[in-house]
Amino acid sequence: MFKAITRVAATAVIATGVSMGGAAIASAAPCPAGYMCGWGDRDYLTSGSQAANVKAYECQYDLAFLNYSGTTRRSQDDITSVYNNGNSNNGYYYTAAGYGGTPMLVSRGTGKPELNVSNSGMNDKISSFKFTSASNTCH
Ligand SMILES: [Ca+2]
Repeated sequence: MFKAITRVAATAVIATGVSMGGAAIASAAPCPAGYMCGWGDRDYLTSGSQAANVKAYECQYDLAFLNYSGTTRRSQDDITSVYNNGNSNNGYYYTAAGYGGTPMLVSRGTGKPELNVSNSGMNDKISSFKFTSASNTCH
């Protein structure tokens, strides 16, 4: 006697959990990862360009001779928006070179898109900036 046994192998399809969606879940930070940035105009732009910024991986001791990237526009006493996209530290922007004058805290992962509105005493006054992890003599 032949007994046919039909075995149905249920294939377990295991979802990997890898999601390809959500590419634009959060808007990208305007400043490269690990950097503090500054722009001459509001909304993280300099003359209409987000790439035209001044940035520091550790510090910028004196903006006196530093132009926004790719431009001939001087950054000293001109910055109107700032962003701290640092990896782990808060940062400060200062009204004088060498981290002097009035300090302004910008917490990691945050920015100030309109200093003329939020911190009018800092607008067009910034001359240096650095992360809290950098020394007071960082160049
Ligand atoms: Ca400005």
